[in-house]
Formats: sequence, structure tokens, C-alpha cells
Amino acid sequence: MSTFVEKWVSEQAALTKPDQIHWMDGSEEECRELIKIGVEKEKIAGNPTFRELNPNEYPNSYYHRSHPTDVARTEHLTFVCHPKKEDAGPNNNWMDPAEAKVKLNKVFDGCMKGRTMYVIPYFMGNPDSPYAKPCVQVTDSVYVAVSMRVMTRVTKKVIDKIGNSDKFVKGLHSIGDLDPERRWIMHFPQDSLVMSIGSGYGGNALLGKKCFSLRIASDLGRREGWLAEHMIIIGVESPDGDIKYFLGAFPSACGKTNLALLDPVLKGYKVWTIGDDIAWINVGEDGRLYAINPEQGFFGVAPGTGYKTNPTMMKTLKNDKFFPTLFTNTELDLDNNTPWWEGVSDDTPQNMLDWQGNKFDPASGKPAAHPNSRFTVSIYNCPSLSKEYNNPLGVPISGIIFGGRRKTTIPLVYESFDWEHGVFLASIMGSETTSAAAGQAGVVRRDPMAMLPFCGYNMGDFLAHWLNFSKRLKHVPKIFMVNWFRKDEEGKFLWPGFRENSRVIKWMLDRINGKVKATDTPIGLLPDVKDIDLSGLEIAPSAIHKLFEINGAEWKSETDEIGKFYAQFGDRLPSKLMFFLEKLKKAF
Ligand code: GTP
Ligand code: SPV
Ligand code: MN
Repeated sequence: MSTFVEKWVSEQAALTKPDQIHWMDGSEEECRELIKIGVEKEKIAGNPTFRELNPNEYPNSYYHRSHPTDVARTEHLTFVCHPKKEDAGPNNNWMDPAEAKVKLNKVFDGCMKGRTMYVIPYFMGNPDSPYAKPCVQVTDSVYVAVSMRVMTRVTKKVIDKIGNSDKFVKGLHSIGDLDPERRWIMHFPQDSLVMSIGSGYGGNALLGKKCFSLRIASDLGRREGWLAEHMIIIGVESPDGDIKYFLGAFPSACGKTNLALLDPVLKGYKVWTIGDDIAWINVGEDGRLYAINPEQGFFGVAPGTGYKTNPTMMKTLKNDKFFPTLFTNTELDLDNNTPWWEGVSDDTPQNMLDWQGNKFDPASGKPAAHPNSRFTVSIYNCPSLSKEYNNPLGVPISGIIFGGRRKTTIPLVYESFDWEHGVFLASIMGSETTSAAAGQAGVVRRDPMAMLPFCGYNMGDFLAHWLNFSKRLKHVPKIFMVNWFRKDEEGKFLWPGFRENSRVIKWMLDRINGKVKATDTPIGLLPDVKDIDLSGLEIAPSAIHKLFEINGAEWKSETDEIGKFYAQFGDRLPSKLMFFLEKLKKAF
């Protein structure tokens, strides 16, 4: 008699009709084999899937170009199919689950003809953790198969763990014909199922990441009393050796990975990395929040990553602990056979192919790496990896940081009055859109908790779920808002950012340890500037003044925008949040 996993896989094979089926075991040997297939056989848009890079510069690293129309998440093609539309909420595209399956089954029918189906058994989370989830994804892309081996814990043990149960998270993926007209990323929370076709890129295709660990998992968390969040997890060590753990939520391409691998400029401080994108958060027996990172790798934005901005990531990329490292849609320096992107070095190599494989003309003034070009690298390569990374119960959280990308309005840092006010501040977060998702970049949109594209249910219910934690917590973490991206009149960043952000983190530690006071304002608690350690930093007092300015006119239009955003949720929006908004409106 076959198991549920075998049965499910054979059903997917009957639908998609691959020539062969390969069950992955997650071994090193298998990974080498898959890479070989990618170098020698498989092609995407005419390019070999993988090209080996110069091992002296980037050991065990491979270059990949995705299809030119498939370079970022596609939110308009992403659906969450709850039986009732209201449960998906205005924050999700919705289709009736039965209708969606009929539609998708047609697109999936025979889509793997002539290809190999890779069956990927994987865990999200340390298998020894009570919070880990066994999952199975099938895919016909060798790039996705190798990426999953870096980003998740691929092992046959998943199959044993699932045994004869049907409780596993199912992902059906095919790159299809890569035609955006036939691209769908559909979630069926009731069935713990994701069906994705027509894209081989990132969060659209690595179904353990955004699709499961955020959209499906957030819905599971609502029902089971926990949180799945778009957050980093870090330990910050003070000069006295004490380590406090923080969560940090920033929208896509707004600084999570950089903060997660921060190399502080302040002497004696150290950041330990636990996660750079996703946190699963539970209330511990002691009434504190505990977080684990369900992932095992980084899928990070390449442009802007360099020795000055993020030396720890550069070391991570040059490290080799067998898991291969992939570079996707960067440019290719033909003289050195190395990947290159804007910001990785001061000089621009002269003999390069751009991310589409065309000869790069430095005089064109155009960037040659796609702005959403990325690296895929094992977390075990990271020199700042925390020894708590695999702790089955996670780490206890002392502070939560929320931040958007805002040219105006939002101060460098401020603090909420308490948990509920913190949930309010996180719910009104806005951020300028980035190239991490298809569509126009640079437009401010509301992105509560950086979860707008990832919350797998009605966001009104999501905010209510967050508010409810105040009743369950005996130790409430402090909640901070930050904005690294405020600009002056000439459009230049007022704050140097990156490693200098450690100055702001130190202020947070001082607040947590009760060492410094803060000032009450209508938006929250603002620092006394003298309490932020600016030693050794050249920054004009006028810039500091501007970084903390609360501009009444800007806040007036901000509250108007928030009002419009809130209105969509009708009575699903907790009245407490409306109360905070009314209070804020009165102040401006
Ligand atoms: P996702 O992987 O899409 O979730 O992105 P992320 O939130 O991890 O963002 P990441 O750290 O990769 O940064 C995105 C972009 O913002 C990169 O180009 C960085 O160089 C830039 N960036 C990150 N931190 C800062 C900062 O403090 N200041 C400025 N000016 N830019 C930053
Ligand atoms: C994001 O967009 O937030 C990412 C990249 O982390 S992707 O995995 O493509 O969603
Ligand atoms: Mn992300």
C-alpha cells in the first residue's frame, strides 16, 4: 500500500506527465549531479541553467539567468483561495478554490512532458523543533531543486516523519512555458497546498518560502495561536557580553538582510544572525515571545551588497561549506568569470555581459545587474551565524523593529507606548515599492508589518490576532519604528545607513535596559538626540534635526492615507486601531 506522499506525487505526475521522476535525498552527491544537469543539459530562454564561476573568487558558485519576463514576484498573479472571499480580505487576490483548481488543472495538464519531475522532501525549521513542518514540493526546474536544497532542509527523513499521515505541506510547481499569461501562484490554505506555474523565480517558485512559510503559515498561525512573519531574527551582543534578541520587519528590498548580518561600527557590539527574511513566533511557557527561522539560506538582493555596506555577506558569499551558491540575473565579468553588480566594487569591469546576456556598455548609464538580481547562499556560510540558530524552541525576543522606505515623514527611530500602540504603528506602516515585485517602484503604499503581499488571510483579522497577544504575554517586547531612508531636498539619504544603523540599535538596547529616557510625542516616544551615540560619525546637525522632524502637514496627509487604507477592511478592522488613528488625527 502506498503512503499519502506517494499517492500525492503519483497524482501530480498523472496530471503533469513528466518523462521521469527523481526523488531527492538531499545528499551532496545528488546536488553535484543536479548542478551537472544544469550546466550541461537544461536551458532557460536559450541559456544553460548554470554556468560555473571562477572557484578562486567564488568557490562552488554558479551563475543563472532567469527568463527576462520572470525576474521578481508577481503579486497580481498571486491568489489566496479560501472558500469565502472575505477570509482572503482586500489584501489578497481571491478565486473560489474549486474554480481555481479547474482552471489550474488545465494549465498543469501535461506541462512536464519531456522533463524530469524532482520530488523535494524538506523541512521548514529544525526537524527537532516542535514548530518544524514537513513539506513536499515537486518541480520540473533543476534551478528550483538546487535552490530548495540551499534554502531549506532537504532530507528523506521528511518522508519517515510524515509516515502514513496526510499532514504535510504540498507544493506543485512547474516553470510551464514561462508565459506571464499562463503564470499563477495559487494558495489553498484549507488543503495546505500551493500550486505555482509559469515562473521559476524566487518567492514564486521556491514554495517553502513566501508561499508556505508566510501565506499558508500565517493562516495556520491564526488558527493555532502563533505568528508567521516577514522578519529577521538577530541577537545583539553588548560589550558586557549580554545578548538581546530582536525581530525586524521591513518590506521586500528595504534592508532586512543587511540588518540581519550587520557588522556594527560601535566598538564591543556584535550582531548574531538567526534569520534574514522569515520568523515563526510562539509564546513560550514563561510568557515571552520565542522565534525560529524556518529557512536554511539567504535569497538576498545583490545590488548594494559590498565590503563597505555588508562585509559579512561578502564573506558569506566567498565561503564554501559545500552548499552551492547561486547568482541570478547579476552581470557576468567575462575576464574574471565572476558575477558583478552595482555596489560590489568601486571599479566597473570593462568586459561584461548584462543580466540579459548582452554585451554591457558602461557608457549607457544603465545598471547591468537587474535591480532584483539575487544570490542564494547557505546560512551555514555566514560567519555571524548565531549558535542559537538551530535551537528547537527559538530565541526569546526583547525588541521588535518595524521599518519602511520613506523619503519623508517618518523619523529615524521612535518607540511605541506599549504593545497595542506598537501594533497600531506597525499597521500604519507605509513604504515605497521596490523591484522585488513586478510593477512600478518608488510608490508609497501601506504595508502593515511588511506583510501586505504575504498575509494569507484578511489583514483585519491579522491585526486583531496581533492585538490579542497582549493578553498572553507576561514579558512584552519593546516595539520600535525606524526609517533608514529619509532624504534631503536634493534627494540624498540623510542617514548613512548600513553598519551605522548599529547606533540606532544601541539606543534600543539602552531603552530595553532602562538606561535612557524618551520624549512623548503624538506619534510615539522619540529619542533625546544626545542619547544616540554619534561618536566618530560625520553628520551635520541639520541632518540630525531633519531625521527626527515631525512635520504636521506630512502627518496630516499620512493620516488621510491611513484612513483610506483602513476603510477597506470595514468591521474586520479592530476598533482599537481606529481609536489610535482618531487620536493621531486630532494631533495634526
Ligand atoms: P528582501 O530579500 O526582498 O526581503 O529584501 P531585504 O529587506 O532583505 O533588503 P536588503 O537588506 O537586501 O536591502 C535591499 C536594498 O536596500 C539593497 O540594495 C541594500 O543595499 C539597500 N539597503 C539596505 N540597508 C540600507 C540602509 O541602511 N540604507 C540604505 N540607504 N540602503 C540600504
Ligand atoms: C521578498 O520579496 O520579500 C523576498 C524575495 O524575500 S522573494 O523570495 O522572491 O519573495
Ligand atoms: Mn523578503
